[in-house]
Amino acid sequence: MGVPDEHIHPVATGVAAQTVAKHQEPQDLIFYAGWFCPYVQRTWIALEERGIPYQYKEVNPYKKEKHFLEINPKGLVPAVEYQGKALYKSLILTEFLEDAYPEYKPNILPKDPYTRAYVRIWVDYISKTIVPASMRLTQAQDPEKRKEYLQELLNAQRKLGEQVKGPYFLGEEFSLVDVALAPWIVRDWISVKHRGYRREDAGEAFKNYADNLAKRPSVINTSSDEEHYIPIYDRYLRDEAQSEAAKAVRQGRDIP
Ligand SMILES: N[C@@H](CCC(=O)N[C@@H](CS)C(=O)NCC(=O)O)C(=O)O
Repeated sequence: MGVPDEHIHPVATGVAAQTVAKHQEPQDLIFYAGWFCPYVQRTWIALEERGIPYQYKEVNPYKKEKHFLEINPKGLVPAVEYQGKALYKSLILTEFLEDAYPEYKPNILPKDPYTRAYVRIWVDYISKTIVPASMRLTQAQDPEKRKEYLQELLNAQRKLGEQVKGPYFLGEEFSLVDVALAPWIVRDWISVKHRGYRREDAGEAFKNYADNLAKRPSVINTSSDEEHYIPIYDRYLRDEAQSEAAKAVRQGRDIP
């Protein structure tokens, strides 16, 4: 997120710090994470949901350190090293974990082929519609643009809400759709505070769904104290963030 290093809290805090402390022992799977990153949180939620053994390593992806660039050439978190081999990209990692650790339950991709594909359609929707709309809203400086992007986000969330069976997207089963969205729900208080956003304006179904995601233990256990997110998001709110994602949004490109 392109914040000068001295303003980024170096490690996870609050409940997430306790989760980090439980995952320091060497394992087949090394999880390279930045505590503040919503993409990291996706993979982290999947690891926690399924009880997969992993070793947590904190990385500041803005430093682009040589060792980390050998793991992910773009220098983005999350990334993993599995039995000495590197992989990255949050959703690809969560799918990889399904394949590499099938015995760890519950799976977050349904077995039934139709439902599996249906889940992927809505995960794609979250990545291509909800996440960019949320970033545009956060970064927008012009009041008219803010109104437009707020409406865009609410419409996108309402449409997702219409598909939700409750309490989670597929019903009782917690799936990749929930994993893909939850980190942006955890952070929506920023838009509530600064952009006039309210969950209920995206409809009752979406609000109930978002409230349920926020209460899920794996989501809580991978979230740091709110105060430490503030310096990071302040840069986004002023549209000064220099992360690859922030630059892409500013230039109207797809988010990497
Ligand atoms: N599409 C990637 C995005 C990962 C990403 O953008 N991570 C951010 C932190 S939230 C990062 O490492 N940024 C460093 C940079 O932009 O230089 C994923 O799903 O993993």
